[in-house]
This record gives sequence, C-alpha cells and structure tokens, in this order.
Amino acid sequence: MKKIVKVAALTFCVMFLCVFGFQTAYASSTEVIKNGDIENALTDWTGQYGAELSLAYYTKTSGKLGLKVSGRTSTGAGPCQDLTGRVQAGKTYHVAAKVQYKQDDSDSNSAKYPAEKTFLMTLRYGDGTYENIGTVTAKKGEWGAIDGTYTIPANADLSNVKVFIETPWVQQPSPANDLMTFYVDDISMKEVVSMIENGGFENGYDKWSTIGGATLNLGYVTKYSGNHSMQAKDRTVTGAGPLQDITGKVVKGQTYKVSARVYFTEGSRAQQTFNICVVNGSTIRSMASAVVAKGNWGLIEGTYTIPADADLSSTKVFIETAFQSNPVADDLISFYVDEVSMSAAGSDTGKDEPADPNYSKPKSFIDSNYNTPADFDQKKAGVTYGEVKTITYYSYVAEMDRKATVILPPKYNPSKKYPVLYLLHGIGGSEIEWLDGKPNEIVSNMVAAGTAKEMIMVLPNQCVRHKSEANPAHLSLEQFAMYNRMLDDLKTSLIPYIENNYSVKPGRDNRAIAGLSMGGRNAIYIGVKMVKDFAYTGAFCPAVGVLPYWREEGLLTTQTLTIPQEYRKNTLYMIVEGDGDTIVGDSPKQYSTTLKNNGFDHIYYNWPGGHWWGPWKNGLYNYARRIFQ
Ligand SMILES: [Ca+2]
Ligand SMILES: [Ca+2]
Repeated sequence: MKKIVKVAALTFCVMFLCVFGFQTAYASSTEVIKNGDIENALTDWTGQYGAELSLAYYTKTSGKLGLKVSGRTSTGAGPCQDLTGRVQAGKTYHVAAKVQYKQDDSDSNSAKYPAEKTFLMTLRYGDGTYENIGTVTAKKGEWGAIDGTYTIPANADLSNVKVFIETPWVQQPSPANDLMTFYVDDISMKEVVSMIENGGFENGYDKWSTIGGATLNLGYVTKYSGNHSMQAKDRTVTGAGPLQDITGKVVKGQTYKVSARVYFTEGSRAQQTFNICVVNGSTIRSMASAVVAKGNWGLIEGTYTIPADADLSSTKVFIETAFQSNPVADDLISFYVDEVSMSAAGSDTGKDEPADPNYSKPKSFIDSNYNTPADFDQKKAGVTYGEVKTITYYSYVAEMDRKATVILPPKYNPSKKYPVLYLLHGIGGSEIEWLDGKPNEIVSNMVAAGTAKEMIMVLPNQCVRHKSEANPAHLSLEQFAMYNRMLDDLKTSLIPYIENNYSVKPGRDNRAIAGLSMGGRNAIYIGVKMVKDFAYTGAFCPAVGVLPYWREEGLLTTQTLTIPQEYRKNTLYMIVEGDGDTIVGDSPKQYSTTLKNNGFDHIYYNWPGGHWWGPWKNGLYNYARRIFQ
C-alpha cells in the first residue's frame, strides 16, 4: 500500500496547540460525520484493517459513551466511516476529534507505551490517496484534541471517500510504540463557510490578486494541503502579499475567525511574524498574527470583530510580514500561503459541557466575606516568604527581550507543580509596580495560614513596546495600544516561557489573571479572550476601555463582554470597585452590569480606599483566597 501522508502539523504548532488547548469555534454548517460523539453506540463506524471497536463507558469526552480501538495489527488500523457523497471537492472542512491512549489492564503492552504519541485523522479517496487532515500529539493518559481545517482538492476523485483515525505509518510497527489501544470521542468534520473563496488555492489564481506589488506564483511542490499553495514574491514592502476582495461579505460588529497557513525558507531569520490584515476603505488592521519558524508551515489564527465605524464600501484581506518602514532583505522574503479562511465566529452549536473535561472543575463562590485579617500585608515572624526574581524572556511581539518579576512560592520545590497567577500593573507602571502592593507578603501569609494555595506569581511589564518603537507618551493612545498587546505577549511568549522554565501545572484551572486599574482592564479582556486558558479573572478598580468610550473603540462590546455558556460554571470572575474611585469612575460597575446582563454570575464588591492600594490589596487577598481551589 502506497501511503501519501502530508506532514501537516509542525512541532511548533502542535506544541502551541497542546500547551494552550486552543479550540476553534468555526461557524459551521452540517456535520458530515454521523454518530461522531458515539452516543449512538457503534452505528456508522467500522474497524479499518482489522481494528476491533468497542464501547468505552468511562473513557469519553462527551455523553455516556466513547469508542475503544484495540486489536490493531497495522498503524492504519482505526475507526473508519464512509463519507462517500457527504463531502465535496474544493470545500474546506473543520476537523476535530478527541484521542487518548493510556495504561490499560486489557493490553499487556500498555506499560511500555511511549510518553507521547501522534494520532492522525486521515481522509482516503479516489485511487488510494491518503491525506492527513488533522493531527495531535497526545500525552499518555490525557486527551489530545485534533483540531484543524482541510480543503479537499478541486480535482479530487470522491467516488469512494473514507475518514479514519490512525497512528503514523511505519514499516515494521512495534506493539507498544505503534499499535496501542486508543480511545476516541467527539469526532467531527464540518464545512467551513468562509468569506474567502479558493482559500486553499486549489482553483489556482481564481479570486486572488496582490497588494504592494507582490508577484503571485502558484505553488505545486510546497503546499500545506491539496495540490496547490500560493507564493508571494518580488516583495518590495512588508505589506506586499496575496489579496482577496471580499466586499459585501462582512458585517459590522460581527466577529470573524481568521486563519491561514504560511511557510518560508528565505533569509537569515529563524522565524518571521506574519499578519492577516483587513482593509476597510482606507483603514488597514491586522486581524491575526503569528510567529512562524523557518521551513515549517505555521498557523496564523485569531478572531477579529469588524468595528462599528468600519468603511464597508470595500473590504479586502491580505497576508503580509511584520511592518517595517525601512525593510531590509530579511523583511522582504518570499513566502507561501495556503488554507486562508475567514468565517463568522460564535454560531457553533456547542454542547453544554466544558470543552475539556480534564480541566474546568465547577467554581464555587465560597462566601461574601471580603474582610482581611490584621497585618495581612506585613511580614510576620515564623512565616516563610517566596523568592522574588527578575527574569528576562524573549517576546515574539516586541521582538526583543523583556523583563518580568517572578515571585516563587515559599520553599519552591521543582519536583512539585504549581499554578500561576499573572498579576498586571497600572498605566505607567512596570514589572516592579505590584511589589508595592506586597503580593509576596499577602499570599505567603495566606499559604502559611492555609487560606491560599501555593502559587507562582508573575508580574509582567504590560507596556509591550516593539523594538522599533519609542517610549510612548504617558496616557497616549499609543501607550494604550501597547498595553493591549499584553494578550499576545502572554500567549506567544511569557506563558510559554514560564511553563517551560518553572514547575507549572498545566491547564486553565491552574492559570489566573488579575490586575489593578489598567491591569484590571487587561485582565477582563484577557479573561474573556483567553477563557480557554484562564479559569480565574480578577479586576481591581479596572480602568475604562474594556467597552467603547470617547477615546477608544473598546476592547470588547456589551455583547462580547461575556463568558460562553460552557465556561460559566467553571470560570471565576471578581471585580472590585474602589469606594469613591474618581480615576476609573463607573467602569468597574459598568463591566459588572454588562456581565450580569449577559447572564454571567460573578463576584462584585465595593471597598474603601479610592483608586489606591486599599481596594487593590484587599482585592488580591480575596482573589487569592478564591483561586486554584
Ligand atoms: Ca461520547
Ligand atoms: Ca492547498
């Protein structure tokens, strides 16, 4: 059997997806897979190449049943479904599945299973073409999530189509390494209704033109999927790349999920930043960005809401490299693009279950007592305090080294694992500002008293200034915009650094974000946008700007300042208002009211002390008491 398997997911992306467990919420049409959640037992599934299928009553991610796959004698042995007549050439599909392998009494080889294993979702069609349409590297004993998009080539012969889940092909498979028993659940394949046509370039140049004078060249050998990709070359400005006119297809206020695959080999840099941009009238905005490693197909992925004041007389989408006003040769490399997609977000008919049942325990509100003990913020005899360190990490957003303060838990022990609280300062502050609020004293005293869990605290510098930029004027819009980049800096750089360099418990249940003033504004924003990554959000006297006001269009709207249904019971939000706070005015109350109007139950209280350490320290104490529990 000749196997043509596209090596689709690169290590960088797979790691990135695993670390954060990102899951895509594409607006999707009909489900192609029947009985993908296995709730209808084995109906519609067959065991390919002799795989034995049986029902799993405990190992499942949804409902009452999962699927067990055993008795495998080849790597291709797995659960299979015939999709003939249900998928169409040229269309893009969002594919997903949950996969787990583990120590299992029913398999004597399972003690020798490797710590990690890659699983593939594969489409077989025509005369033996095998396309890898989704990948995950799962850890032994944990659920891995296959989650990706795939465009079926326009010329594909779909007279006989099957989808199955397998392990990577090897000539002589070993029972422990390659033929493990595994479990699957929630297998899905849905058409993505994209605003972008021919996003996989399977119809050649159709619908595509260029911006910035780039020459387009159809890719035949270098491609992410199908038969083609598109190369942008002869670039003389960083904004040069493939462009598609989507005028009339987008609406104001709607959030879109955008993604694209990019690839480059030119130049001396090991990685490059790529953006998917939208042009409304004469306004250009980046919708999503990613740092991509040279020689690998990287994934740009994000969501973008068309602003209420956007000029929709024309809408165009293009892909570029990071802006440089005086580009050098390394800024103007040729690059390849594939699988460009833009679809309305949020219309997924999600189930009322957490996306990942390994995490997200229900959060209880404990009580409504917000008093602090005497001297709660003072060093005390007999209490051990944590080590305070200044760390330096490389920021892919700033493209330079940045500093942060790390407060280790008392008697930090690398053989234990700890949850992490990211603590954000106010406008004009830096990675040392929070030290004035005595977080080490407050939390270490609580740990000693048994009222808080041991945790690592990370105090970033929120003003994420790119290396090419000057320091912004205080309270300028440029400064606010740099603060808004904290989310991307956390996602791409700081969280991975912390989780790679300290002994950290993974998952959203073990990450908390909180901040004072401008840090409270960012905590609310990050808590909403990264709800899959943070189960706890604390905002102490949060500043204006989460919602639109006279100076800014707002990070969120009264519609989007909310928590999705499936996370409501498993996410703890706490907003503290400073009594008589004249700096941020009604903002804390406004955010709380919006969350309440949107049906999200959270903690909100008022504490004396205006816009200062009184309510901020009280907030930290009460927040620390309620997180990681
Ligand atoms: Ca199920
Ligand atoms: Ca393609």
